Amino acid sequence: MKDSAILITYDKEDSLKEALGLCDSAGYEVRKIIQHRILNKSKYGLGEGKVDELKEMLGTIKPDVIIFDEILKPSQNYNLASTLKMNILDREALILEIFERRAKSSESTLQVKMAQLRYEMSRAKEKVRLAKMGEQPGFMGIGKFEVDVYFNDIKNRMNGVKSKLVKSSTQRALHRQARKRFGFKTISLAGYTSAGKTTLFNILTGEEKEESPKLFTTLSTTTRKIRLKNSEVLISDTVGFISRLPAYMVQAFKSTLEELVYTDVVIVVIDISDTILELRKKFKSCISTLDEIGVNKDKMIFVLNKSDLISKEELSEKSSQLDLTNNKKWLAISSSTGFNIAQLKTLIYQALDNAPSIEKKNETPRPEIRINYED
Ligand SMILES: Nc1nc2c(ncn2[C@@H]2O[C@H](COP(=O)(O)OP(=O)(O)OP(=O)(O)O)[C@@H](O)[C@H]2O)c(=O)[nH]1
Ligand SMILES: [Mg+2]
Repeated sequence: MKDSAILITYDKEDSLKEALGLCDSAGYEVRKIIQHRILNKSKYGLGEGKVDELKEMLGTIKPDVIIFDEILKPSQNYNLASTLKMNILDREALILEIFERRAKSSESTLQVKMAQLRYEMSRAKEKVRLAKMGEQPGFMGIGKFEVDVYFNDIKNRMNGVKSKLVKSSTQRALHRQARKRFGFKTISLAGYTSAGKTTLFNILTGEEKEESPKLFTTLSTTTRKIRLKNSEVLISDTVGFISRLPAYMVQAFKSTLEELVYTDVVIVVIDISDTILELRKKFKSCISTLDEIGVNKDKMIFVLNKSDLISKEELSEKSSQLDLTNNKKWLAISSSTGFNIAQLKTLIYQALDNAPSIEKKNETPRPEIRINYED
């Protein structure tokens, strides 16, 4: 049976939709939704009156957890949890739970572990701070020596995970060198979670990787070889982005996302069936994440996916809203119906064309390599 939850989110339609998507992906059944304009009040995130209302509600609804769709400071989380006597999952913890459920490859498992340890460390520091102030008698009933042991334990576990991640990052660099040596050009798919990256990847490669309306379906990078006109290129599917994610979580997936820096063309997949509000928010979040990782704007191609779901008029209205109209490198497509996929291939080919090492059919055949990043 699913665990039940009370969801607290912003009073905006797009925030609600995303928050419900996150709850569903994490496996929670939402019994009650509470929406507020402000979720960052200093003591509890919520105002004190709202906390009292919530307390009363708990008696009848009896949820297993309270999901708070904003990043709470450790002190806010602690205050809320202790006054409500309930487990509080903030946006960070909720996304971590989804990541934990979804991580399949050894690298993504390590990346999630790293993010969890960072989260635990920030909470631990807060507990110790409170214990020192005498607000929380004893730190889990233990003294200074044990606190040090506890911190060191987290640190040691972090170091262990870190060194394994360094290994997989080195492995990636070696793979990249190999691709270069063999003259392969590379393309990567990037974009907000659920934009349709994997569906596009599947249609371009003939693969059957899992695609789903749930958020964060893909956590690890898969790379496949495809033929574009006379050339063979490598294409990678990547983890999706989301707004309001703390930097350390992006950091945890850095080695996976780093692929985007070295790739020749980045296809930014946009779900054009979203409302203007969602589109703007998600687009902004994608661009700033790509910027943060250090991806060069010149190598981005924008695809407006799911265009089968909207009318032509809506499409032109939305693309002008996104300010893409002066940018030649964008195209409306549908990964479900195959609309404009041939044109997309041409667009990608053109973007790759200037590149010197692209493999042409009439050249001496090169040995085949197949790189699988799954594990
Ligand atoms: N109607 C329509 N649905 C689409 C299209 N492309 C993808 N979808 C649907 O959108 C949902 C999300 O697709 P995915 O390919 O899993 O999205 P993703 O970007 O890989 O998502 P994450 O891996 O979670 O980041 C799925 O239910 C797809 O069937 C499209 O062109 N049209
Ligand atoms: Mg995917």
